[in-house]
Amino acid sequence: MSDCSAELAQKSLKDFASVIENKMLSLLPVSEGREENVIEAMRYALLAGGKRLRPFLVVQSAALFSIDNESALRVAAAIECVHTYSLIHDDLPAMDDDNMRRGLPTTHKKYDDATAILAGDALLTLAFEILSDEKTHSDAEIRCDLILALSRAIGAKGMVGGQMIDLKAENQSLQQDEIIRMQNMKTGELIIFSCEVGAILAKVSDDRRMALKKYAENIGLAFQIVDDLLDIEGNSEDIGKTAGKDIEAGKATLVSFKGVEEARALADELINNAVSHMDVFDEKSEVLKSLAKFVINRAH
Ligand code: GRG
Repeated sequence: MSDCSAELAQKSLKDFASVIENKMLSLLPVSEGREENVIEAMRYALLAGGKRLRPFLVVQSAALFSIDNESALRVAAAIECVHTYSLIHDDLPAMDDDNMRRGLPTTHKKYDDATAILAGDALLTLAFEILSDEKTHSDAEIRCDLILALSRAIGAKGMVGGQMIDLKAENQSLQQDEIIRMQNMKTGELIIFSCEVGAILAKVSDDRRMALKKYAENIGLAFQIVDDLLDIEGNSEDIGKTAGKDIEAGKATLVSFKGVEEARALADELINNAVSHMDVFDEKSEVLKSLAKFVINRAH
C-alpha cells in the first residue's frame, strides 16, 4: 500500500471531524444554571480539536457490518467523551502536569483544577448515559455488551491501571514486556474497544470480531510508538503539546528501550500485521487499512 492511501485516510478523518463534533454537541447537557461552568469546560475540551481517531474507528468498524449510522455515531461520541476525560485528567498537575493540549491551554489552565476534574468526571458519566440510552440500540443485550466491554477497557485493568503503572514508572526500569503491557492498558484497550464496536453492534463473536481486535492491538501499539517518537523528534507546535516531556521525566518507552530505528521498524511491522488482519473483510476494510498507514505517518 502506498503513502497515498494514508493521505486518503487523513482526508476522510478530516471530513469526519465536523460530523462527530456536531453529534457530541447535540449530546451535551444544556449549559445553564449555576452548574454551567462544568458544561462549558466539557464543551471546551471536546471541541478543542484532536484527530478523532477513536470515533472514526468506531464508525468504520460499524460500516463493515452495515450498522445504522445513528447507533455508530452515538457510540463514537461516547468513546470520544471517554478519551477527552482521560486527556483532561492526564494534563492535571497531579498527573502529567501539562499546560498545552491540541495547541490550546489545557482545561485546568483555561478554567481551574476543580472544574477540570469535574468536567472529566461528567464526560465519563455522559459516555455511559449515551451507551445505556435506547436511542443507541433498541436491543438491551447489545447495550449491556457495549457497557461491559467499555468498562473493562478503561478501568483498573485497562486505561486507569495503565496510567497508574505509567505514573509509577518514572525513573524505574521497566522490562520490554512490562512497557508493552502498560501501553496496551493505557492506550491500546480503548482503541481495541473502538474497533470491536462494529462486531458488538452486529452481535457477532466469531473470527471477524477477533480480526478487529488483532487489527486494533497492532495499530494501538504502533500508535503509541509513533507518539513516543514524536515526543523525541516532533516540536511542540506540530504535536500541540509540550515535546520532550517523556525523556525529561525519564519515562521508559519502547523507543527508550529499543532505540529510534528499531522502534520505527517495529511500528512498521505492527502496521503490516494490522493490515493483514483486515483481509477477512475484503474491499470493505479499505479505509481501515488506509487508517493503519495514517497511524504510522502522522505528524501529530
Ligand atoms: C487519566 C485515567 C487517565 C488516563 C490517561 C490517554 C491517557 C491515559 C493519557 C494520555 C497521555 C498520552 C500522551 C498517551 C499516549 C497516547 C495517546 C492516548 C495520545 C493522545 O491521543 P490522540 O493522539 O489525541 O488520539 P487527539 O488529541 O488527537 O485526540
